[in-house]
Amino acid sequence: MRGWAFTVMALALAACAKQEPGSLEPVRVTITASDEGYTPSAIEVKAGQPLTLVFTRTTTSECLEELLIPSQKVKKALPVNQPVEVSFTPDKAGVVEFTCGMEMFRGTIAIR
Ligand SMILES: [Cu+2]
Repeated sequence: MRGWAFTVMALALAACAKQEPGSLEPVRVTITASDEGYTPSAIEVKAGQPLTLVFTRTTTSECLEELLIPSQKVKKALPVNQPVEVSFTPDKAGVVEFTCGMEMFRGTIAIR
């Protein structure tokens, strides 16, 4: 019974998100790409929430010179100390990964 109620609630929420795509506040997240990797490396947003990621590479290490977000078909160069913006609106729950060009460093965007 309990599980059923949760399912109904989840469906209701999903329906809401679909009906009002413009109702969620855009979110902007600043991410630093350093020798330690991405900071923060775990981000959480809601489906339908317009997202802008601002990446700044603060290391001259070539490892992080390229940014990949495969599921969004994003492939960008990150010049040292120059903020690079990537915007998209995740449309469904799940996890979007971003990595360096060699896939050594990675971060995740959890979409609820
Ligand atoms: Cu790398």
